[in-house]
Amino acid sequence: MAEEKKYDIGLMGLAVMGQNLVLNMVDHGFDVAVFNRTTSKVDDFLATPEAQSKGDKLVGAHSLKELVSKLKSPRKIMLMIKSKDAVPAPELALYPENAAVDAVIAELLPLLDKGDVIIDGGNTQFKDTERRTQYLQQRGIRYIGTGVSGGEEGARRGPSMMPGGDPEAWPLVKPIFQAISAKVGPNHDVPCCDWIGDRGAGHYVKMVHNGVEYGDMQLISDAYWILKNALGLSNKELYEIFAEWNKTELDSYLVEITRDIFTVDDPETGKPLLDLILDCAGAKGTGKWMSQLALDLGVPSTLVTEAVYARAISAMKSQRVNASKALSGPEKKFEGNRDEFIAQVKQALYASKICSYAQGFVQMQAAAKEYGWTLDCGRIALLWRGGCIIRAVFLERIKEAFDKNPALENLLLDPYFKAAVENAQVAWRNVVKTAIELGVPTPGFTTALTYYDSLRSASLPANMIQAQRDYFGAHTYLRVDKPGEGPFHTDWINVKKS
Ligand code: NBP
Repeated sequence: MAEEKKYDIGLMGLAVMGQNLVLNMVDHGFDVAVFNRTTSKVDDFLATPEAQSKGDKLVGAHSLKELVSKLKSPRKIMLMIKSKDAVPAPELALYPENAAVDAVIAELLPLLDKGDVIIDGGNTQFKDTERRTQYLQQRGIRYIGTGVSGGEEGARRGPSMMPGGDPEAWPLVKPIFQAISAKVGPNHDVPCCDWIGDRGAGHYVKMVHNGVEYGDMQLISDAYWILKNALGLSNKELYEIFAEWNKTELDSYLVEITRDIFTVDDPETGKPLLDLILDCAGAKGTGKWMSQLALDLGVPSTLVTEAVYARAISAMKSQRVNASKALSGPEKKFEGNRDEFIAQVKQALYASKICSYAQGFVQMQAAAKEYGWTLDCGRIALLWRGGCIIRAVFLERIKEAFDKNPALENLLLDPYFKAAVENAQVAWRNVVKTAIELGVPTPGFTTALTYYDSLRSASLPANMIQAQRDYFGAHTYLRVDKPGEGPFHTDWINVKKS
């Protein structure tokens, strides 16, 4: 009897990401077995013309047991399932909202042998991946938590992938991951996938990617809004501006799709579709995580935080409508030169974007220190260079900056970015000033400028905060004239006053 064919990898979770990753893997020569909790979706997927065209390189399973039985050893099983789900798995569920992956792991464990690999490709909170890697390591199972970015198209044609977890698992999945990932470089042969670091490092970096994406989207929206409101530009004019910007240092996927969004008309009404979309932004939570974790680390990731809040205030539509009738603002109209202002907004966008990325890398470096990872920031910039939502020409410069100086404390101190921001700052300040004068909110631009000005201030008014804290709570303070001494406390009420 002929031996049953064994497959290179198994994938569970045939929603949009899973299906496209599977097809991508098969296109790159790998044999893939697939499974889904709702098993009818396995059959539906295998019946699609695209899956049919893959012949025996693709096979379905109707249980986890069957999936496991179809795999070459050491087995590799990738989960592309919802990372937040309320399925209880008592043994593992320290974080009940993330229990779907735990539940599947619990079911898989008795089916696997030591040395087999489980991969979670969902947007999982990194602390879960830290915990799962250690839990599974103790049981001889190798675990990978990988960020996958690029949405449906990326999954199909080449995503950016950010794997972390058990380093012993990496050589086993590396050929598959690097084959299916996006490629960059002059010969299109540098994979946007490389080992990030131990345990939850990959998911942390993916979360920062998403947070930076929040920042980019908000900054682009700031640019759109100030141009529209100050200059009264039409969508056609905005299209032309973004098309022009996309040929410059702002060349990026998000600027490109923004450009194209301005051209789309609603088939039903013939009106610009953008103008018909309700101005309430949704979110799935990775920006919030980054912001929360920045607060935990005490690092100022103000762009992502502001972007999360901007989405929150956008979602308060009825309150905004009510307030718009009650609260007044300036009546002023824009009086400057139209073309000059457009060029200034571009500079504001570029400088703010540099601040946003600077913050992202600062947070990753702080997290690496806190959680014991070794992160290569230049390599991370390269992984984001293609395949993912924040892909941009600009990331090449970030890679160069960290290659030149791997210990770079802040991107803004790299000579290239320092010069870029200094060159932009007069324009940037004018845009923020104009927005304030006109009463047009540009939270991203404003926050970025505040970060820049705070960072370049050797002195800040925190001496006052320390004095206040010591006054009301005896929290003590240090003195600039007595370095290495202290802490000091003053009896602020009874001390002699001038
Ligand atoms: P979804 O996030 O919508 O998840 C749907 C899949 O999860 C289905 O296969 C579903 O099975 C399965 N699932 C659920 Br829901 N609960 C489960 C459970 N308790 N046990 C087993 N399976 C369960 O799919 P997606 O949009 O393809 O995303 C997959 C993962 O990739 C997510 O973690 C997502 O955050 C991440 N991601 C998505 C994107 C994107 O652009 N969509 C990009 C990057 C990363 P069912 O069919 O039986 O309900």
